[in-house]
Amino acid sequence: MVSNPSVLTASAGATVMEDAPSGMRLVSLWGQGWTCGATDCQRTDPLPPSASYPPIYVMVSVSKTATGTQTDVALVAGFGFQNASATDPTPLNLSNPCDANRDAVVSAADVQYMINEALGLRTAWDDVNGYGVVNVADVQTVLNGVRQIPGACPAI
Ligand SMILES: [Ca+2]
Repeated sequence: MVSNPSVLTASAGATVMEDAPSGMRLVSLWGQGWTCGATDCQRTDPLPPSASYPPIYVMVSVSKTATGTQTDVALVAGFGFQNASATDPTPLNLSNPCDANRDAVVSAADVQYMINEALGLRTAWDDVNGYGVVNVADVQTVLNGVRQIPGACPAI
């Protein structure tokens, strides 16, 4: 959120530039009164002393190979906002991609879960192998995970 801690009105609006970390891909930005493009948001209305603009919401997709803590950075530009920035560290706690039903174990139940996704009986969230579709190949990957075939379900 962009705030104005000074006693003067920031009269020229502001631009916020979003810099997603390597393990995240920026999907969208939005905020009340902000005009947002692919990687930044702008507004031109003045900001009185001690006031704040409405927050900007950032949606990202997280890479399956991302690890550790991913830190998102927002830079603010505009008259009176020199060198202003904010960071948002996000620790990742991603489960095994073969644990389709999210019960913390990879089992035959996950294979059934994936079959149901591939058949359209469940929402197809789990594109385990990253080919852009949930189909029998993902079911096979999860089955390989249940059989503990190395590399089937990389630990992330
Ligand atoms: Ca499971």
